[in-house]
This record gives sequence, C-alpha cells and structure tokens, in this order.
Amino acid sequence: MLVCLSLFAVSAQAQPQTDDFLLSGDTRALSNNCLQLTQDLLWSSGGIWYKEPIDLGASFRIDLRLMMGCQDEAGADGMVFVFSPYPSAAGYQGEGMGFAGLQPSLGVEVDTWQNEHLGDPTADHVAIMRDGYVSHFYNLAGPIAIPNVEDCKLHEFSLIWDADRTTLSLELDGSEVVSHFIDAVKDIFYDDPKVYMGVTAATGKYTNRHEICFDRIEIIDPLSKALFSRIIQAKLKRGLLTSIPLTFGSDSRISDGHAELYKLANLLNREPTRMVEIDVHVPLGKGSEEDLEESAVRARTIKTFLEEEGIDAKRIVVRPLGSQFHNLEGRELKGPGRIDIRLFKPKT
Ligand SMILES: [Ca+2]
Ligand SMILES: [Ca+2]
Repeated sequence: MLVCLSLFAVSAQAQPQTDDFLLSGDTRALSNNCLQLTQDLLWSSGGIWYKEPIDLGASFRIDLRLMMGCQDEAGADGMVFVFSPYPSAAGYQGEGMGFAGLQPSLGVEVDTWQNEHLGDPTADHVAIMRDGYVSHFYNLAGPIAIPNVEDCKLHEFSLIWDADRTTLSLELDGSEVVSHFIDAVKDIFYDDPKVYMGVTAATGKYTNRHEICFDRIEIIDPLSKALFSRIIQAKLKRGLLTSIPLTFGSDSRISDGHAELYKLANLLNREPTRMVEIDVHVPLGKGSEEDLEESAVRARTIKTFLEEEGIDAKRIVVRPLGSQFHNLEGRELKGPGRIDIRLFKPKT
C-alpha cells in the first residue's frame, strides 16, 4: 500500500513497504517492511529514501523500530533520520553515519560511538543537526544521552513534525528524548517545503548491524483543521446565505477553494444537527442547458467531497442553478464561479 501524500489528503496513514523506498549502499530488504542498512562489517554504509516527497507544511508522525546492533562497547557508528531536497543522497561513513556532508539537510542522529573530537558523550545519544554537521558544537539540539540501544533488540522510535509549531521531536520507546523548534522550510530549505525523508547508517573502524522496520507513516494535512472566521460561523449558524469562492478547472474538478470546503466540512462536523443547502452557480457560458449541466457536475463534485469528509449524504442538499443567477445582486460571476451555502435545521 502506498501512502497518499497529496496536499489534500486529510489524514493519510499507511504502513510503508520496502518497495516504497530507494535503497543505496549496502542496504537490503529483510522482509516487507524491514531493511538492513549495514552489515556487521568495517566501513559498511547504507541508506533508504522514501520515494514520495513529504510536505513540511503538513504535520506528520513516523513510527518505526531500529535494531542498532548487538555490540555495546565495540559497536559503531549509528543511524540518522534525514530530511533533504534530494532523495538517495549519501554522506560520509564512519562517524558521519551517512549524514555528514549532506547540505541542505535536517537530521536526527542516534549515535552509538563516542567521537570525542565531535563532542560526543560516552553514552549512546541523540541530537538534532543540520546541513550534514555531525559535530555537537554546531548541532541544533542535544546531545542527549539515552540508555544503551545496542542490545540486539528492536527499539521503538517516532519522528514527529508539528507543522503549526514548526517543531521536530523524537520519541524513544514511548518517551520524548529530543525536540527542537525550527522554521525548517525557511531557515534550511530555501522556502521549499517539499523534502525527502531518508535514513542512513554506517560503520567505520568499529561495527554493528543496523536494521530498520517501518510501522506507520501518518500525514495530518493542515487544511483538514481549517475553520471559518467567527463572523462567518455566526452568520451561517443564523441560517444566512453565505457565498464561498470555488474555482473549477476545465475538467470540472475543483482547482482552488479546497480550504473553504474543508471549513464547511469542519463546521458541519461540529454542528451535527444542521443540514446544508448548497446552490451551485456557474458563469454565463455556452448556453443555459450546458451551464445547467456544468453546475450539476460541480454539484456532484462538491457533494462527494463533503461525503468523503464524513458528512452524511442525507445532510447535503445541492441545487445546480446553472448561470441564471450569474449576476445576482451585482455579484457577477466572471471566471471562477460561486457556491452559496446556507445551514438549516430540518423540521422534525
Ligand atoms: Ca559518534
Ligand atoms: Ca551503546
């Protein structure tokens, strides 16, 4: 199953499969959702990159398990969760853990080997880093010591991006271990929110086997939480007719205005006793028959959208009105079109 990462996905959830990743270096698939990034050998390195880009404008949570090897004292080097504009990039091995040198990037390391010159603590540790710098003198957050993870066991990690608070956090076995506030889109990625998610691992002069299993990727779209302003909400609750802009492409699909429809869906979800009447107007087009047909197509699209947002079809009344009111009360329709909505309580 492929996770749907489109901008308009409300809350897409999926268990990623190994096919969903580009593999590099020594990486090999172990099962449907587990991969080995390094063998227990000198100077081994591997990386995986999720093929679909991730939008940092949306919040997400990635649940996975890591097996960091079976050697504690003599085990090295560790793994890094990486966000980068380029998939399949690979950084330096050894202490670089496949992350060193990747620029621009945002990384979260799970480091199991102390490199004193990088400021590593003795214990296994985590840190949030940028632009391929593995030295803690330049990191964003950490290093934070964690219990030994080189115990031959799978440990649960969750990587959480809160897009509203622009905060990246890492949980280990259910507890938050490191968190950092950063406007990553602006400060690191040159205003481009589209990034790829990768995981890298490496060994050097000391070694360990590094494995990863993916349990769940959940994307929470910010649009799905959008609300009308208090003024419009109050107006709608009084049953007043309210227009919302909605643009359709030549294929009769909604091309702009999804945010407005999400707001309507959210309001209907909060007001479960109310129904909605939607009048669908189109600009003066080829003729009244064709315009009526076009508005009927749009009406179906809008109804389907709301139904997919969990609104019962019985609560939605759509009226395709063609172009007969295209110039109602001076609100002339030119390019886009308009829908008029009214909330009401059904007579019982
Ligand atoms: Ca290290
Ligand atoms: Ca250790």
